[in-house]
Amino acid sequence: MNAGEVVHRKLLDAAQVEALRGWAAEIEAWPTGSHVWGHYAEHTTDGPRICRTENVSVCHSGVASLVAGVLADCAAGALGEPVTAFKDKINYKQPGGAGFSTHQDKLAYPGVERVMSILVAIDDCSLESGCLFLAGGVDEVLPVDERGVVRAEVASELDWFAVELAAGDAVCLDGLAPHYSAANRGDSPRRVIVASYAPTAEGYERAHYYAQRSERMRRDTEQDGLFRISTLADFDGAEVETDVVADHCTH
Ligand SMILES: O=C(O)CCC(=O)C(=O)O
Repeated sequence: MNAGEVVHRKLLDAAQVEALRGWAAEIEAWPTGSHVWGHYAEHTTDGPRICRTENVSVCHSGVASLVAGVLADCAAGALGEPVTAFKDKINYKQPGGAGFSTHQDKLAYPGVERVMSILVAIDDCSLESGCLFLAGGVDEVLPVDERGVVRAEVASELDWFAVELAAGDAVCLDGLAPHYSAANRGDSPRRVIVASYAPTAEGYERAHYYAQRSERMRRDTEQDGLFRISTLADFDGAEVETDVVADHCTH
């Protein structure tokens, strides 16, 4: 596998990128604790900054139209069958924002069989701003450590390539494709939207995934006392603990 096989250049045109940038700014400004699915911040040298918003499409019609439209078409093309969108998120990776340790998405989504995630660059993703690195040739679940990330000695043997993207480009991430990204060393945000799809025939639905996600995160936090922004502890940043007081979104 190489970048040419998994990257779709200009999946979004300039007008779509412009609209998505506006939506991402709008969503980032949602008040802390106002989004029940998770609107998370991390500590950076500039203070706490939003690092991820989870399940965005449920509350934003513009993002929902992308997730159900061009991104779904891309996932269906990659999987070769009709797909169901069960998850989406925006990762903001602000200047100084942290990256993600090596993981495989299949392990992060409880009970899913096959999964294809489409990551679309909202801003340019360069080596400096913390683009994704992908390893090809993996068709099995790899051994993980206690964080759920691929064991360092296994990851270091994989065949890695960088996936630099211009805004509007997309990368198709198979659930078994190991990937990681580094911190943003640049001076502007490196935002991406990531939507995840299962073959429709699997019957893996959004409500099921988000219920499993909350249950797993609640259980793990009860056991280790750590606040987390995902089922795997793959985020390398220092998370800011937030409480959602309501059982419905208030933004
Ligand atoms: O945004 C990134 O750099 C990593 C995306 C990813 O792998 C994730 O959110 O799990």
